[in-house]
Amino acid sequence: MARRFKEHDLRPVTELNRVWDFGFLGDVDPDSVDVASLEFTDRMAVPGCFDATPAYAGKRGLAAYRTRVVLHDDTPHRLILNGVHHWCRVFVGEKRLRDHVGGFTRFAADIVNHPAGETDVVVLVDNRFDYERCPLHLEYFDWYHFGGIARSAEIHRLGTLWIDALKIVTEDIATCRVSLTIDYGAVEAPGPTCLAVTCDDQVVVCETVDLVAASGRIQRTIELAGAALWSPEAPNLHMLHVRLGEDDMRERIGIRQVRVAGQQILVNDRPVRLLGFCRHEAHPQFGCGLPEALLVADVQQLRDMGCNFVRGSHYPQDVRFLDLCDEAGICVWNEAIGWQHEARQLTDQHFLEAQLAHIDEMVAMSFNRPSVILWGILNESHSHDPQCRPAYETLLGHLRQLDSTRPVTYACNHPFDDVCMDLVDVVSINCYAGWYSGWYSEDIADFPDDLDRVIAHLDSLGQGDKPLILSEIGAGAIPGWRDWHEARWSEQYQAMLLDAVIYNLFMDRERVCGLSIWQFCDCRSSESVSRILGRPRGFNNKGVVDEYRRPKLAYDVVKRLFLALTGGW
Ligand code: ADA
Repeated sequence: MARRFKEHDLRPVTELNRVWDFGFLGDVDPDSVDVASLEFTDRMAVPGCFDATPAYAGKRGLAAYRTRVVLHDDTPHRLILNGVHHWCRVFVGEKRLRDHVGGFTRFAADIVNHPAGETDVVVLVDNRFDYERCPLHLEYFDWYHFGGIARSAEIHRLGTLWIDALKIVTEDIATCRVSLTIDYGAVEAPGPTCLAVTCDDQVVVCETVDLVAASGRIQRTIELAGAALWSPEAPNLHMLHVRLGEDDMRERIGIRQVRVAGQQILVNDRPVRLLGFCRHEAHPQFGCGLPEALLVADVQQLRDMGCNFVRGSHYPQDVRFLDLCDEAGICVWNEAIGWQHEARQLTDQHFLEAQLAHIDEMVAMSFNRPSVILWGILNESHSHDPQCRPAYETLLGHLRQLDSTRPVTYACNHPFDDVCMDLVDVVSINCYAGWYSGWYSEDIADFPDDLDRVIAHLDSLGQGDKPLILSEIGAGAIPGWRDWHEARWSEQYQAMLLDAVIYNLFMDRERVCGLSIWQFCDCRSSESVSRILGRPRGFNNKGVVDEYRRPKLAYDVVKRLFLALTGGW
């Protein structure tokens, strides 16, 4: 994967980010496909979204990707795909390896007992909506579900002993003590094996470990005395390199702890005020398969506006983007996929099992990223319906089990009848005062009263001692639309609304510890008729930059106010 650092020195890794053979099969049942008789009549870039290219724009169906790989020998190899949308089936040669459900997360397909030499990797990719096969992507969501091998791909030669994962936790910031968990696999029990760990090229572990099983876990605690901590203001990073036998893995870490204390979120025991945006991974020419150049540009604009916070809405963020946030000191709310789910999904075991597997992958792929300070689930789902509470208990409980080091939350748009708020560490409210009608006022002038009502209600529930994030608020603005009336859909109206929101939210109150404006950039919405009729151009136009990242009037308003609040970087 195109990371900001080389993940392996010893392990042979071949990136598969190139143009693959491609064929669009259309409305075909994947179970009816004979891989040997597939015709690849076209070509497609990986990473990328086939339906973000002119020839396949708007098309939904089964597609086939193929590329040639070399298997070094007959030891295990691992194909790693960092995001395929939004269902796929992976083959090596004609051998089916696995299916995968849902985009936005990294997964592996292991190749074992396969003869050395050249062979084909074939991936059947489906961007159709099919609840039985893939309950995570649903047509009514307010974003376009692009299809393809949207994030990077690579193949690893694992050899006879390999590191499966590294997990690093900051245990104590005063002594810079971190715990290191190494999960390994092997063809057979390796026996006595060299374990060497360096941090910033300084040896911190060097020993022989007796690995008596073909898979297992090694745990060590190391003190990195004097190492600089990670914080939004000073995002210091350190390079950890682990060698186990003839394999190795590198991970870049930030020594930091995040916790909630009363109404504040603390990073290294210091309150942090989160100012930023909800951000979709979307672009007209790349779909949700964004090139690094765009990721860099997005971080530049976020920093330019004085942001120290991004809510990855509404799915796990690309690890390449998280790498850049690690370096820029941008805190991230990383969120499992979800959008206004009701009881029919939240009481369906099929849906919940897909969510749990998706959450496993989200945590595994981003656990070591210091920029991720908060996990989220189930955006604007029915947390006000008692039938749905067990789903919140299951998913939030699973998140806490996977990661006890980060607070958890969900964005709620029914604060006055929510029945799950006791389950989260941080209360997050979506409020569209001044835009929609709902529990909030249609006139933005009444926004402060709306907020005070929510805060009073939280207090009455006994939830007033938790941090409160305004996780969505905003207004649509058609790019370039300047209107004498300054009415809704004009850039002037959006600028006025955000000015009022930011001023009333932060200038004279401490109660709200974070704001993620909806949204950073315009993005294509769902093609469903019920959705698109409320979305001029077929886009969600609430970005402060348009889909090509061209600033609207509101950009400078947010920049002026955020920089005034933070005193600049
Ligand atoms: C909701 C939802 C967002 C977006 C927004 C809007 O808050 O969470 O994804 O759809 O509304 O633009 O209406």
